[in-house]
Amino acid sequence: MKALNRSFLIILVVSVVLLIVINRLNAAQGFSGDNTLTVYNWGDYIDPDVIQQFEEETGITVIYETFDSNEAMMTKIEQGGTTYDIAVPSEYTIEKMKEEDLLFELDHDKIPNLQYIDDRFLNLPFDENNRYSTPYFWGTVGIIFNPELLPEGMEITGWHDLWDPRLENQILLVDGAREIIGMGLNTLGYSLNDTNPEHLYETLDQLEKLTPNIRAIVGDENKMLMVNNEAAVAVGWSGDAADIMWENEAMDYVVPEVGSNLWFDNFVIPKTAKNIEGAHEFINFMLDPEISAQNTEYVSYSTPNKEALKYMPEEMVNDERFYPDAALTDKLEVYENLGKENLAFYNELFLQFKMYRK
Ligand code: N2P
Repeated sequence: MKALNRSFLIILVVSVVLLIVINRLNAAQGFSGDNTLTVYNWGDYIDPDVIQQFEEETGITVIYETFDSNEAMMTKIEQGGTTYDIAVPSEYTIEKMKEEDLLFELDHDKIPNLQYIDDRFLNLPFDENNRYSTPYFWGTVGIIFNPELLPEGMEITGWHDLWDPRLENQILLVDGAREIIGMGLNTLGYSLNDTNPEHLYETLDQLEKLTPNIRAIVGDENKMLMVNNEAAVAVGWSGDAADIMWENEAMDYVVPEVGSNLWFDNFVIPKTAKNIEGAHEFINFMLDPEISAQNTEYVSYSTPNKEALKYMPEEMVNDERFYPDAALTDKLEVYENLGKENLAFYNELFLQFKMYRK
């Protein structure tokens, strides 16, 4: 009996030691849920140095993956089989993710740096009291253009200008269904949240008329193409415009006052998360004013962190094209969650438009 007890004890001790060793090894290689953090973000949307600083400060290894549209991101999370601890959806997608029970509630006690976010970006209708999300960047959709490449005497002030035949083969469009269908709707004087099929078919007709002017429908490469003078005009997001202008001061950006999109991108913790503690640490780290300032300078989008603005170059913060006042933002619309069927219809129309080009 005693001998049996002893062997049992030996087996127990050996197993415990083995478990500890395996755990340590896994942690060192980044396999343990506790020691890694999988972040799923838009492309070109974080300063790699900031990730490194987070890793050094916390000992957590970041696994980083990117997406190029809300729809692509949400589909991947819905399908399962992923272990994203952090994702960065825009407002209408947060509403959808909430509806589908894809998000964990945030523990605000673990995100004290939330205090640095400007009140006007908190408690927005898509997520009351920021139960599931905290602001990351915000911006607009508009027209980026290179005045030096525009035909003599041509000015760009609104969406209609894009249909000018003198812009043949000169326009890049961002590859986003909401952005481009929204632009078409706004051009015709409709809301970018319109779901009336007649208006949407009319929009498709209008967009098809733009075809001769379209050089390409692109993702993050629109910045490189504009900087390399491959096109005179691009429809895209404000931060890409800022980045392009950083490379070439002659470039300009206009948000058509007749209507455009105002958007907010936010951190969430999807239900796929394995490291909820680390996800809170990451969000809090990213909201630190100095980190946020550093990251904003790199990414060029507009930060909602009012304390961070103090650490940033004045010419950046005072540029009304990227920090527009309420007079402009009041005229813009935020995308609404249109529901599955309407979104599918938007996607289908956008696909038809892209196929018509070929
Ligand atoms: C950055 C993408 C910005 C996303 N490449 C706009 N919601």
